[in-house]
Amino acid sequence: MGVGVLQQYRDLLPVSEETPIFSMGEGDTPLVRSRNLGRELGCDLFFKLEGCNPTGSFKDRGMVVAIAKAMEDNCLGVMCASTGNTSASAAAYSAYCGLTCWVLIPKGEVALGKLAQAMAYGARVLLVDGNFDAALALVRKFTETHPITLVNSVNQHRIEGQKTASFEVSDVLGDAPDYLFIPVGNAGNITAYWRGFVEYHQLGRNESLPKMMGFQAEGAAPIVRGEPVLHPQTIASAIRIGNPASWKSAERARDQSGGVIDAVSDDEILEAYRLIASREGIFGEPASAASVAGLLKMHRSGLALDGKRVVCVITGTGLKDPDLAVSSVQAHTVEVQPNLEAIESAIMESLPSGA
Ligand code: AN7
Repeated sequence: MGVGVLQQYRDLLPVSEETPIFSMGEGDTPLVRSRNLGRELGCDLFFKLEGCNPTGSFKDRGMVVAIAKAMEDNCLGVMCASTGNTSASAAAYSAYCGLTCWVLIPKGEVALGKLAQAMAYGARVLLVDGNFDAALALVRKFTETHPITLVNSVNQHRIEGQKTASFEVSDVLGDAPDYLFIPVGNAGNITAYWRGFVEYHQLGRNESLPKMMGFQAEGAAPIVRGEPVLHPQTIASAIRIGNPASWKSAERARDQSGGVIDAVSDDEILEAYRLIASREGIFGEPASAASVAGLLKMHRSGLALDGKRVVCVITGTGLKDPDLAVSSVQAHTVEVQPNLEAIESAIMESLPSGA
């Protein structure tokens, strides 16, 4: 482990003799057992920490494969539309490989940390006066007629790379979990996880298959509504997507696994966002918290979780969007004078009761 996705899973990826094998340290992310929430829900709960990838999201798993294949094909450069994380990842791997990277980003709709990454890694950033769906449509059209590789998840190499996360989950647990909760935006990741679990099952490396539990944000829930959403709205900007590219394959993952794709409100997302940080020590971004919000919603609506093994995918780190954290959590902050008395009285006031 720790050798990167291409090397670790080369037999299960579209890797040929000509494919360059490299790694920026993606994959092999922690699967952390819950200490608090799982006990309350009566299940054996784990968090898959995809924010531990090199650019802070799961996108790196698929990007390393997409970029390696682009290198193999001697491409001129790569291009993507993004709500932020794909662009950060594409920009980083392009920098590593010496490729030019163009990213189309919906203006004013991307968390600052992600934009900062794209800029720092040297991507050419086009701020589109439109939403993600418009930007993706443009990138698809443009790359059809120009020798530039599209690295959105419509590029199947992305999905191939991302499926390695379910290999890791199965390897650590010794089998697939009973339920996999995952946020859904462009729907590439739920597609990839399902593909990974099914492939491992066919290889006899996991006995069972999980139920795939996908969650969209209520204001950006085209799959739940059964029609595209023209003006998707949610605080979780990463999944502010109204017409997902992998719509059909996400539905297949849901139906073949006997799972659900449902919606959670922004309030439910924020509740879960605060909860996993303050009660589990896991700071995911709001879109990531949709998986946990979905678990809480299912529990409230009576899903029997007793003794079940449940994995929530935490797709990206909360550090991507520090402004939101500062403005949306109830911080335990006091201003103090720089002397010992002031410190002592502040500490006395904030001691846990019973101490
Ligand atoms: C943290 O970066 O679509 O359903 O352009 O950044 O596979 O799209 C990001 C999506 C979940 C949804 N969590 O995954 C992009 C982009 C985080 C994300 C999703 C995204 P998909």
